[in-house]
Amino acid sequence: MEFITYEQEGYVGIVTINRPKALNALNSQVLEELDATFKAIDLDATRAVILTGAGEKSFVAGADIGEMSTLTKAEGEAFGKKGNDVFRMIETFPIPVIAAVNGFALGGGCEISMSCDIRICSENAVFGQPEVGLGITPGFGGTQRLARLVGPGMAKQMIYTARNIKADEAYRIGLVNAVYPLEELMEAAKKMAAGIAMQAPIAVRNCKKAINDGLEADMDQAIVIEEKLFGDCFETEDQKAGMGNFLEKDKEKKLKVVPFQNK
Ligand code: DAK
Repeated sequence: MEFITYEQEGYVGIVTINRPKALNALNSQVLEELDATFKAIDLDATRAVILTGAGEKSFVAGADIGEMSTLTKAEGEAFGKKGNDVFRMIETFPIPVIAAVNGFALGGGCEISMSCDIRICSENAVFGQPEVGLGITPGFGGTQRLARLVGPGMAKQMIYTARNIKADEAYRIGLVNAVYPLEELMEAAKKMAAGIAMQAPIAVRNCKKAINDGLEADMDQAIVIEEKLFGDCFETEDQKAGMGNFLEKDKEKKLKVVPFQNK
């Protein structure tokens, strides 16, 4: 891999986009390497993933404008599909993905953060969808995910005006869950990931699926989706150990529920 690094820390995987000369912009190679990296993650040994960018200035400064500038209509569509496939794979990845946004998250950078389950950012983070200024629409799901996350009015304002917003505003509109000094961001992401990793993994996976699939359905269907995933947790070692320890009122044992089974 030239542009992606992967580290495993206990049950947590850390994926870093590492193309600092272009502020970690997404070209075809970065997208292909991201795809391969996520697909290689050992889901029996990993319970949460952190996605971040290398350096102190940029998470991802967008899709690669140099590469896009010469695309034909057909090539543009193919590039859009490549990005969309990778982003959708992250969005539907079986375990939670936390975006630790350490600087610019523009265009495709904002979009890839929105395909993650949770976003936290550093104080120097800047979010935006500047595409209309470049003569294109957001092409990696920005029109869809931003509207779902912050509501159509705010999303339309950001997208139509191509205005960038800083970390405090991203927090105020609910685009990020928390803002940290840059030097504390990764520790905060790791702490959150570890907090997820110590829960019952089947239950966490099923919660992700229930929320994602339920948001795409009407409430009658969504409730059925939840029922099925709730039922799916029963008879697992996790459920037996989790409830058994509670009923035994054994605090020590309760802490020992980890490791849960992972399938
Ligand atoms: N692509 C390529 N290179 C980039 C880049 C990008 N998005 N962003 C920065 N770089 C490169 C710069 O060209 C520069 O390279 P050198 O000149 O040193 O070789 C290096 O990174 C450092 O950047 P700057 O010198 O510009 O650094 P500054 O601190 O002055 O400015 C900046 C930082 C982030 C404000 C600025 O670099 C900037 O405005 N960057 C572009 C941000 C942007 O507009 N991003 C959105 C890209 S559009 C679609 C599929 C996908 C998309 C759309 C459609 N379909 C196919 C339908 C997605 C579109 C986008 O993401």
